[in-house]
Amino acid sequence: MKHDVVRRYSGNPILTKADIPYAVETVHNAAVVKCAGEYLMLFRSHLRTGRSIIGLARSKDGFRFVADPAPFLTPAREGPFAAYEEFGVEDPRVTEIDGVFLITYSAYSRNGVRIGLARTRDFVTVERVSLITEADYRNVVIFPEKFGGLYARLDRPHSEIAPWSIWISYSPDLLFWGEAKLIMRPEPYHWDEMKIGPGAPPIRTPEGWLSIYHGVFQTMAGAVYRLGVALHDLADPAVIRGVSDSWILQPEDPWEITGYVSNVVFTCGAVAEADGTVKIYWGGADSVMCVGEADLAELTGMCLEGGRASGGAS
Ligand code: BMA
Repeated sequence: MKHDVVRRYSGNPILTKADIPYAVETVHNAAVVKCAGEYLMLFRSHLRTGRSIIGLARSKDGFRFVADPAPFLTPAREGPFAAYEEFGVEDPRVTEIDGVFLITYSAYSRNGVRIGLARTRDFVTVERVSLITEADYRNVVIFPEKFGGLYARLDRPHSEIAPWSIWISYSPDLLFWGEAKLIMRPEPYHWDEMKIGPGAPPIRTPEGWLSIYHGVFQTMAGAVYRLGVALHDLADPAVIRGVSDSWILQPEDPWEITGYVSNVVFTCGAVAEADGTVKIYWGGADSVMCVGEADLAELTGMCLEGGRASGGAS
């Protein structure tokens, strides 16, 4: 019998447009964090214009979520963010650090896609901090700890020359980022050969920082988005200790195979539990939200045993 690394929840999909009390066409690519014993989900929704907003849903158990009556973050209409959010806000990630929840999201406009940084303490009020990239970047995840006094993040710049790879950079204040370095490339003729991007903010494990990322393979029938895992050194996250050669999740359920964009599983969040399991959340076919559970030790083991020795960056 087949062993599933990620055990899909039997109640998937856990959140769909039918569950949202305002008009949306999709519910997907959500960040999830625990705050005061509650699971908070920031999800992306397409409106009927084709542009996206971000909503909030809450859960006691991490499986059954109830959406708030109104959206959480919609495109800024005035101020310095407005010119960069006119086409929508997408794919949020959340990291808790020093009691503050940092939210990174893709800001789309005629000027390209940049990453916005917002922060909240209570998920009631939210404050935009800064646009922390130029165009064209996506998939910014911030580590939940500092390194040598610096914040660290992974991101995925878009380049016509280099393959779409994962980079790291650092900041003293979350505003100014530097020391950027490419640390992981797509692997030729593997499931993640076309492009890769950070998914959930990295999770601390005894073996290293576990990064759940997405990888894309181009087929004659279009792109397939899958999830994989990489392990970064605990003290120096620019060092990749290993990358699993196999994916951990691919589109298999009907709502992952068919939808707004077919054949997509895409993660923006995962919650590590005290019992050594991790709840991984993913958007199915850019349409619905799903969850599954995995064992952290198995995921780190896949990176270290029989995995690729590095991210192929050196
Ligand atoms: C990526 C992003 C994601 C999306 C994925 C599949 O480029 O736009 O938001 O889930 O494509 O459509």
